[in-house]
Amino acid sequence: MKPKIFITRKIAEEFVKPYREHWDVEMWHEEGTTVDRQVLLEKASQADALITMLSDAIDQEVIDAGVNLNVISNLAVGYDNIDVDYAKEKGITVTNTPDVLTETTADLTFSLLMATARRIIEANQYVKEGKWTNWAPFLMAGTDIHHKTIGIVGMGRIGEAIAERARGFNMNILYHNRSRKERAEKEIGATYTSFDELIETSDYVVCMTPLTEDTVDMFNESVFKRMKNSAIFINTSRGGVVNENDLYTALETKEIRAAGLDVFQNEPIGQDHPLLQLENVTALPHIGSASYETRSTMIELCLQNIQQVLAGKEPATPVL
Ligand code: 8YV
Repeated sequence: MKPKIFITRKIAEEFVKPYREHWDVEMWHEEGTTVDRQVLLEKASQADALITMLSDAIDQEVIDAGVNLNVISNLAVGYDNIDVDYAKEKGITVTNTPDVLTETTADLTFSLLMATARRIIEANQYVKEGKWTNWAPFLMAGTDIHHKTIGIVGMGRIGEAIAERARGFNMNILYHNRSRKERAEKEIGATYTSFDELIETSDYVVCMTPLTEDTVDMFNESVFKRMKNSAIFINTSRGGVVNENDLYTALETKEIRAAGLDVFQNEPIGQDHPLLQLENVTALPHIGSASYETRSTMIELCLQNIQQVLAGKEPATPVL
């Protein structure tokens, strides 16, 4: 009998075709929608391997249902959607997709920073809506990026790649991380600071920290209050790291200038989400790693990880 693989989204057949000879591959059938929870539980109960996405809660119920599961292959570097400890207790390997998305996510983070600072989305809308009938010195004026201070909270692989981009823009680079990063300091020129100093002195505060018990609501009322009134907050890591009510208040009362957000607490969000009502918010639908090249490589890596585990080998990128 061929091993059964279930993929929780519809992905292009070309990715799975090479594997079909040896595996029985099924996937969620509807393009652009999230797998139905009941279907996920049913498929997990038959599967040897799952390919999962961030909005799938792979909790104890799914893991318990997966009586034959050997591997959960997450199409993301983050794995806060999976109860990894419980999976390990049950002898299930969890894998993720680090490294391959680093540069792409850094590109998006920097694009969002620039779009927010220079009001690019708003300006595009202004032109498209036919509002550009005159010219004024401060029409759609934004704020400078070059020679400003960027503070990166969470100096992992993506944080470093963002710092490299910031260096190209002649920015002063601060970072805060659990441990000091020699390469970031020596080769990129980033300066390590305390979290407090970083939020108080940065013009751009970039959140790049994973969501863990320790980082939930890390950006809250007291943090936003201590930021400069001219500060711009960028988040491309996880929505749960931010207290969204507090961010809303900080933006509405102009305690901070603006925010660029690729991630939210409960994704996907609808157009009635409070943060979307604010002019000084630039919002994206969690597209940090969404380039054709990178998403393709991520899918291939997910499949390879499964192949390795099913062959009794160590996968390329296990969650340790
Ligand atoms: C995911 C992400 O790939 O890698 C991560 O942690 O947030 C994204 O790149 C995407 O959300 C699909 O799971």
